[in-house]
Amino acid sequence: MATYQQIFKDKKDFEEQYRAACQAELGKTFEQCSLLEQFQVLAKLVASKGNAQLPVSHTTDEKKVYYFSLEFLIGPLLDNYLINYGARDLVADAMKDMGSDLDAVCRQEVDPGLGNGGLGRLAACFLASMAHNGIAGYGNGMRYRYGLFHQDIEGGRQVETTDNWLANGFPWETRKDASAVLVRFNGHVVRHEGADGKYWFTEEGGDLVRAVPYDVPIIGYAGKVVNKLRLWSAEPASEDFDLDAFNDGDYAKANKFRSDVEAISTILYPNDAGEHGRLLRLKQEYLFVSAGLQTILRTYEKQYGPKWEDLGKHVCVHTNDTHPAMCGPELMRILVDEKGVDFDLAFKIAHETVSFTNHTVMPEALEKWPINTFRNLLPRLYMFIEEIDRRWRDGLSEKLAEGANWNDVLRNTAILWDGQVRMANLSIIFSHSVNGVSALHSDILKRETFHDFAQMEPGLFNNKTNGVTHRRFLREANPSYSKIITEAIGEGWLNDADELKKLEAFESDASFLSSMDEAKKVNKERLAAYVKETSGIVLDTNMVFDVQVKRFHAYKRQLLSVFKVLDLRNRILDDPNFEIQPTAFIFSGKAAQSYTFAKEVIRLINSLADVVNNDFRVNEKIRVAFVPNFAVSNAQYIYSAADISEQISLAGTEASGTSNMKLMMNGALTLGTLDGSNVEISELVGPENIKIFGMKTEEVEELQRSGRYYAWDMYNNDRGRTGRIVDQLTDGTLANLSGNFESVHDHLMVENDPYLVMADFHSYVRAWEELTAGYSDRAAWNKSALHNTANAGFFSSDRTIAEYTADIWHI
Ligand code: 26V
Repeated sequence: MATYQQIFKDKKDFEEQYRAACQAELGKTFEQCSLLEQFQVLAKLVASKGNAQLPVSHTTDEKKVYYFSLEFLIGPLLDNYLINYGARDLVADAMKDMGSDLDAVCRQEVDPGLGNGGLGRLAACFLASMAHNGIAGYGNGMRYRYGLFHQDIEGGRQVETTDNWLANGFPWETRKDASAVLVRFNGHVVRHEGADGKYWFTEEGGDLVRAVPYDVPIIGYAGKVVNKLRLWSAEPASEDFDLDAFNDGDYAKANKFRSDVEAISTILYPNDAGEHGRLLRLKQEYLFVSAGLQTILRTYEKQYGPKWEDLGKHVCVHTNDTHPAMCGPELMRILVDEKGVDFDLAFKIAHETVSFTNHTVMPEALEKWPINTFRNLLPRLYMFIEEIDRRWRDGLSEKLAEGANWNDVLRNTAILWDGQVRMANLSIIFSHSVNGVSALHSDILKRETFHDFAQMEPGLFNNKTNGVTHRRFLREANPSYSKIITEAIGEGWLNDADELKKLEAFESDASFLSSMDEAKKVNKERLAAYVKETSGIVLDTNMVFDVQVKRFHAYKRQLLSVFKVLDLRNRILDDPNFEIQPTAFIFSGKAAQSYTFAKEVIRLINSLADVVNNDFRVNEKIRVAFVPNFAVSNAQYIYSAADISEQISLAGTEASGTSNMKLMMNGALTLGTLDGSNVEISELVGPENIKIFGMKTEEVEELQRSGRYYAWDMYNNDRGRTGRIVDQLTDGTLANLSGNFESVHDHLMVENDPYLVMADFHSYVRAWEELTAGYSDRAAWNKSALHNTANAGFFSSDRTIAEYTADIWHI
């Protein structure tokens, strides 16, 4: 038994505190509170427990980690925090006695969409694991007024609406006016010279923005350590209200300054749409970087005085992707201009303090800003970047690896190139550690993406395979399975995910294996009810639940799944005796507003659902559902109900993936390519417990290099299956809901199938048939599923954070 930090002595104590809180917060009795109010008061009560522990969680001289990320996809917190405090059962019981229902109260909570997908959720898992591992790790990010859009489906199409997540307030946050800082944009640089000939610069004029922090407590497991996530909001620094304009009746003009400033923290950008070069995005990046660093240095100076040369011994600034790439130069700017540190020392300090994680190898995803835009917005910061770039070029010939070509290396590694500031190179040059997020991805970074940097300084690069918090994605998401796990091996696995390994002893335990069926059934019922409510589609819980849930992206190949389902449909229609394991194909995920192709694939899936589900000739064997508005909360329903986890990106394209980990942890068997961390899953569970298909990274690279892939050959050489499916995209087969799919057809046949869907198609369908054939022997299937869970310990973010702590942050 873990010893939990006890927040309520017993039910009576809880009830007293809760009733008092209802009065204090809302001036109401508990009975007068709506479910939403019950939630708000309870969340505030739990938050206050966390906040009270915050100041005593760490000794003052502990090394601190600041995790800079433009995204933190934290998910609902109440259920999670009650579990972490070991108080969930007590509270649920007490609420029942009081005539309420904790589950219903938890469902009132918003799911803040402050991230796009895997990258943002990873940041949230890392906060949870930093608190669990006991390190002083703090999140630094943006408090967007509107999160990622809400997705509705109309006529099969994705329709986006605003995510007004703050409509009912956010009980977990505390606004800290006293900690607000000023951030300057569009100023000009003034050169000063002293009598001794020494010179220095200041930045003046422009627009001052007030960055106001909102803190959210991050309550670790067992309530032992509480850290915080600090989210910044932009406000005008002065009440620069245009009274003349107001008096003239031009209210928009009168308020313009305020609204221009507030725009900075209004909306989250889609990180995966390739929408670079937007000025507002650059402002967001600088705002949270500058505000975060100003605060860090203020805290540091209070504690250690102006011993700036020791900063890297006490502080780590970790940058999540290139979005916080300005951390290095901004740290230098503050040290040089405001603290009087010399340029070379300032660079050394920045370099010792900053580290960087890359999250994609897609070339379109590499952030770049036009130099002119950058220099106008941040003239003084730009001077530091220009000078570091100049020194980099200067020193290049000395650093050059054997046989490397100076021109090539310069072209690939310079920060400033072709009129642009290249943020990845900026991040690398300012960091003492650069890591990828899976073994394969980190290899590709060294071998391809950042090859020249790696040649010059191999020791700079390392791998940190992603992980996910198993307390949320197994314990909380899957209460029925967690219960039998704990009954079998005790609750130590919550604290140490490696203890899941003990489950291997139950792999031949018939009664355990059959209890897995019951646990899964409960989750399937829960998901089926949710799917019915949100999409109207009826799922048969006796079917295999085959799940692909993630952002929609061409490289992730949801289109390959569509090919498979259409192929099965065609074959069932051709031969009514064609036997397959009855399967429900469940999809969920959002496409960026501007990503037309991805949105068409969503429409395609919904059209396929319409065709398949309404055809009695096939709907006993296959069914298709698209779950709208994929988010942390409904993801938890989906992961726990899945039998099969589809991880089918083109080899070499998915940096890691994390839904693969969440699903295997819940006992789903992976059907996947050797891509991202599927490779590591496969090594850990062994070939009998995963189904791998398709081309390998080297084969993909070879095929692409050769230029010998012809989509039309794929079509012509297999008219009966591949060609038929391609035709069905435009021949009316799928047009009933909202028309044909010409652009998807052209993606394949005109753009020559860039992600090689047709090349992997046969291998994929064969693998699926072989895998599902095993489902009828349920004991064998569950044995394999259990083996996946038993080997999921490695994919706990507790392990990932332990590696960052030891190898990068040196704590
Ligand atoms: C961005 C873009 C933008 C332009 C079009 C192509 C493209 C492709 C991918 C991206 C992703 C940006 C960064 C990101 O979200 N990476 C995700 O990070 C996860 C956590 O490390 C990882 O599991 C996912 O594999 C990775 O895609």
